[in-house]
Amino acid sequence: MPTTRRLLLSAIAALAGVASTPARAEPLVVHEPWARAALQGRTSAAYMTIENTTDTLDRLVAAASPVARVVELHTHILDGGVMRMRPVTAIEVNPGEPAVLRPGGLHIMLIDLARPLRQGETIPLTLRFERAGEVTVQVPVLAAGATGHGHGHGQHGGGHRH
Ligand SMILES: [Cu+2]
Repeated sequence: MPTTRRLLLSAIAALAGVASTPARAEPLVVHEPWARAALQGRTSAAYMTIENTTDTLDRLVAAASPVARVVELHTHILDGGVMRMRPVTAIEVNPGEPAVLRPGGLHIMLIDLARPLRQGETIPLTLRFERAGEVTVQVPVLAAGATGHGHGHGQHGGGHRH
C-alpha cells in the first residue's frame, strides 16, 4: 500500500500547513486574526491577539497589506463620552501579556481598500515589529457585522466605520 501511505502523508502535511496558518513567526505568535468584510474604497479593520514568547518587550510599529492603500495602527479613546479612533505610533507587546486587538480597542485600520474584502476569503497582512522584524499573517475575513467578542458598533471619528 505504498501509494495509500504517500497519500496519507500528503494529507497530514496539508493539515499541518493549515494548522500553522495563524502565523507562527518566532518569537511572536499571532492568534486568531480576523478582519471585517468591506467594500472597495471603504475601510476595514483587522484584529488579533499577539503573544510575545521572548523575555523582551517588542512593539508593533507598522503594518501593510496589498488590499489597502493605507494601513494604520489605531486605538479607541473616550472623548467627551464618545468613543473615537486615534492613530498610535506603536502597539506594545510585553512578554507574558499578549496584546489584544479587538473591536472598540486597539486595531489595525485598513484604509481605502484596493478591492472588496469578502467574507470567507483570507488576506495577507504584514506586521512590522521593532525587534522581531516583519511577520506576514493570513487573516480570515468575517462578516461585515462581525464583532468578535460581542462588542457592538461604536462611534468612530474621522468618518471611519468598522
Ligand atoms: Cu481605526
